[in-house]
Order: sequence, then structure tokens, then C-alpha cells
Amino acid sequence: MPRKRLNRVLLPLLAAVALSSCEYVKLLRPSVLKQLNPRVVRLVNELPRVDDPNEEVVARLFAHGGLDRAKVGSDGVMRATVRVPKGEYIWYPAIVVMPRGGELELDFYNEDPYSYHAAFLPNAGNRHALFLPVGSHGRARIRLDQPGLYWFGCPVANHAPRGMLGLIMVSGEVPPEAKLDRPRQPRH
Ligand SMILES: [Cu+2]
Repeated sequence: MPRKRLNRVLLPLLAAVALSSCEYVKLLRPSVLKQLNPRVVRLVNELPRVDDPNEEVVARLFAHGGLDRAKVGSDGVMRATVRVPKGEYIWYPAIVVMPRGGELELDFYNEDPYSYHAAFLPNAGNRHALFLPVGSHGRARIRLDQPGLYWFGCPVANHAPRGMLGLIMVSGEVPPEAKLDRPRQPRH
């Protein structure tokens, strides 16, 4: 009987291992590996605790566009480039990380021949709109002083729910839980 008992334990275990290794094998298919570009790798490195509900949501929603870190210029202004690729209705990258609060200059390139787009951006408690006709380049200078998560999106038609939502993450000395919520905005 011990052998039978062993089977009762071992068989489901082996089945589970086989199943889970199948799941891993599935991840090795070219379409998935193709998504492991530097932007997505940076996203996973920035949000390693994907079992945390908030981080999980952020990582899932924005994984395809990946993440980029704004570079601080000699003038103290942070800069990053965001592209709209052809026909994908997504921002590349979808997440821009600022190392600290301050001014952020974003260069947008609409490389989508099918549609004009626009970037509706957070800016010092207000919003800044940048229109992006087909094939155009636009530059926006915004100010985000407080650490936190700030949304940006394309207000054209149904582009935002199709994937044209992005995040600007302002790093800073706040508790990690606070970073995952948009901070209180000053009232004017
Ligand atoms: Cu759009």
C-alpha cells in the first residue's frame, strides 16, 4: 500500500510540475520573448514586487509599452522621449520615471500614419494638452513637484481605453505605499 500512497502524492505533484513547466515553456515562444525588450525589462526591474496588488495592476496595464527613465540635463530639467508606433494605440514607453520632482520635458513622436493623437498631461495640479498630427513631433514641458503616480493619456476617440494610457512616476522620499497613489494636489 505504501506505493499506492506514494502515487497518490507523487502523481498530482508530477502533474503539477509538468503543467507548470508547460506554462514556462509557453513563455519561451517567440511572441513573448519578443516583448522582453529593454523597456519591459526596465519595467519589471522598477516594479519587482508584482504580487503587490497595486504594482501588479500597474505592471499589467503598462507592460507592453515598457518603462524609461527621464535623464537629468545639465540645466536640471528631466527629459524623455515617447513614441506612438504605427497602429498599436500605445505609448512607447508607457511609463516615464522621474528621479525626483521638478520639470520634465517630453518629446512625443507620432509615427502612426493612421491617426492623429494627443497627449493629455499632468502639470502642476492642472493639465497640459499637446496635439500630435500624423507624423508630427511635439514637445511638452510640465512640472511635477510631488512624488507619486501621474496619469497621462490620449483623449482622441477611444484611444485611451485601447491602450493609450501612460504613467509618470515621480520618485522621492515618501513611503512606498504613498508612491502608488496620486498625491494631494495644491488648490489654487
Ligand atoms: Cu491617440
